[in-house]
Amino acid sequence: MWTLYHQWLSPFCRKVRLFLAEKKVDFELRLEPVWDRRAEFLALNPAGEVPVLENIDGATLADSQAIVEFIEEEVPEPSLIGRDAAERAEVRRLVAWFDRKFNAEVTDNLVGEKVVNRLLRMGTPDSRAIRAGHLNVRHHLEYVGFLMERRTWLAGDRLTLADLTAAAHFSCIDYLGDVPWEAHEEAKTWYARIKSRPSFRPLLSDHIPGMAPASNYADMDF
Ligand SMILES: N[C@@H](CCC(=O)N[C@@H](CS)C(=O)NCC(=O)O)C(=O)O
Repeated sequence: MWTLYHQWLSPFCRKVRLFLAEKKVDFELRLEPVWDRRAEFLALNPAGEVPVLENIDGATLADSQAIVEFIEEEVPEPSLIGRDAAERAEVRRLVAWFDRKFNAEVTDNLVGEKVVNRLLRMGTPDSRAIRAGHLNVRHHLEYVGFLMERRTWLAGDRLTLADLTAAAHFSCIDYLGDVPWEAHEEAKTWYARIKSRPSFRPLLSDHIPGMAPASNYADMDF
């Protein structure tokens, strides 16, 4: 049995939650107050970041990409990181797109300002950052639409880690009600398909104390 140290609106934790669920690997969640810098947690991951995945036998894994690559090797089916070198390269390109580019252009600006700022009582959110996040998310929705006009799933003809990573990031922004789905039909159709998967259901029941999700967050018909 595995324990996943996480935070509710961390896209990196959500990526691992979706990946483990698709692989049918059992795990329990443990909320880690990363900002407390607990000594026991720093001993597990000196970077002080979630996600961390810990096994009952004491094995510890940190960093979302290191975790999913480890699980892919241990539990090869269903294959989620590509069956050959070319597929793997495309999956990893898109994972990097969302984990780096989307994270810097959208997640940091919206989750960072609206949620982390509030939890840590860091003062008034930066309205310029929030405006930039709202503007940038549209470009990413367009890119998802561009891919969906050419492919069945983001990286090709099968669901992969690219879809799970993208959905993990969009779901954090969707919790805040900040994804303009109605103006991006192709991206919306892709997200509806991911949203209806059993692996996604636990994310839709997430409810951060004191911060309710946007009204359509858990709706299949959004
Ligand atoms: N590259 C890491 C990034 C993880 C990360 O940035 N985690 C954030 C939450 S989204 C965190 O734990 N931040 C706490 C801190 O930096 O103090 C991964 O993929 O796991």
